[in-house]
Amino acid sequence: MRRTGTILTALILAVLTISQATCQARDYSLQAVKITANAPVEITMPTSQEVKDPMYTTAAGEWKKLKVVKGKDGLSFSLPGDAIGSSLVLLAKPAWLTLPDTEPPVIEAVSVAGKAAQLVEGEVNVGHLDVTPASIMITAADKLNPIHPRETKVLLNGQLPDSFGGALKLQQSADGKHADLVITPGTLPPDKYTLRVEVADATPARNSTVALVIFNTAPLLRDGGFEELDDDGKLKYWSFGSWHSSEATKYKIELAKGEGRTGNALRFTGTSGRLNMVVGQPVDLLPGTTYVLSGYSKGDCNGGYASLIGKAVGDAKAQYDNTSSCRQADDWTPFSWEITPAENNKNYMIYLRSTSIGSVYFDDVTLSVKE
Ligand SMILES: [Ca+2]
Ligand SMILES: [Ca+2]
Repeated sequence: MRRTGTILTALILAVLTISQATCQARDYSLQAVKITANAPVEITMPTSQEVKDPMYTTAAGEWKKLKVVKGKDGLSFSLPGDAIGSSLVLLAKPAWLTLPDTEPPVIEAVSVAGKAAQLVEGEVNVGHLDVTPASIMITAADKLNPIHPRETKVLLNGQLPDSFGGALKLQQSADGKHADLVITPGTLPPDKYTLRVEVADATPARNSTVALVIFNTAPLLRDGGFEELDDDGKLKYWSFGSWHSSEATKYKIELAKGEGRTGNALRFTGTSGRLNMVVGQPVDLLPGTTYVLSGYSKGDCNGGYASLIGKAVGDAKAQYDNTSSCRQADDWTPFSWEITPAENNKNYMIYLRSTSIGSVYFDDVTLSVKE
């Protein structure tokens, strides 16, 4: 190679890097060389270099045929003027590679624990699950090129599945253009999980697509018994508030320690003024599914009830549903309210609340899918 030492070094380094990144399982290896040059450059290689259908990318990213000539010093080529800047050179185009290809693979199907799930804009949230799904299967296809096994990557909450004792298995069709990815998540503590799957084709550009599969194995409602406190002695999962207070508003929202049906309870005490006491937490609900919010209440007024509030998606209306009220009772009395998150809503919140003068207690509150 005649030009300059720096170009020679850059060229060799690039060849090495890409060769090492080739796949062991299937031979979708490429010797693509990235050349960055601001002026016309002629590159000469030993005659032992394999050359077959050589191609290069223009600065605009278009693949074109490259002319390689045999001279007395070896094989050589000059990058044409439209490649000035940055160009990818492929000296030996493998038979399996189809160019140009700017399209990433398409995710054709997703199933979670054997149930089909629909991706919308690259994302599917299957909501609450009682147990970690035994497997998550993703079917991907690329129109023109094989899917690259080594460039197909899976992360669960940002970590490799094997860090949870899980695994990824990839099965490809004979031409490599179809792939089934089977992810076994392993042993996961109850929590909300996002599985990020990136599938790339085996072109030099590694066109890739990303799908997110979200599931939640944490209880639908956290700490409905009001027992889990943080280091400051505050409830871990619930937030307290008062809406639309007036100057005369006087109220108390407290953790009634040892006054629960079991352990602690939640107590609202309304004294005066405009009262709208709320204690809420975010809940991962699926639109259109009916849930049952049940628990126990008591108090010297009828003011206790619950609300389901959902944020609107797009032009949809935000959801704001109130349950009926629990009755005044000296002893713990069960309540059970059905709630249905509306379509085209997200970021649901459940609020236990009171708008009355007097006291209302809640304890042992649970949320479950209606059987
Ligand atoms: Ca493609
Ligand atoms: Ca309790």
